[in-house]
Amino acid sequence: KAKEVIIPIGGMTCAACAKAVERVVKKLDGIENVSVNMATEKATINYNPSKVRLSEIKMAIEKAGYKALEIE
Ligand code: 9UX
Repeated sequence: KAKEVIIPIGGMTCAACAKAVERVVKKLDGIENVSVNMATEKATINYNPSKVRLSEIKMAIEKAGYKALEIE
């Protein structure tokens, strides 16, 4: 069963950054949809928790050079 999470992202300074975050997250197995909103600086991610962990998603974002912040 798919889950939805909204992760605040730090360090995005241009629109291409948002696309870069989408690209790295989409690459992971078990990701159903990713949408990064540049204005709100949040990534809305739909994923299959039996295939990918939230910690892995956050790690991929960090490895790409952005900050995956605390989910409020
Ligand atoms: Mo824009 Mo973001 O030139 O890492 S892609 S700042």
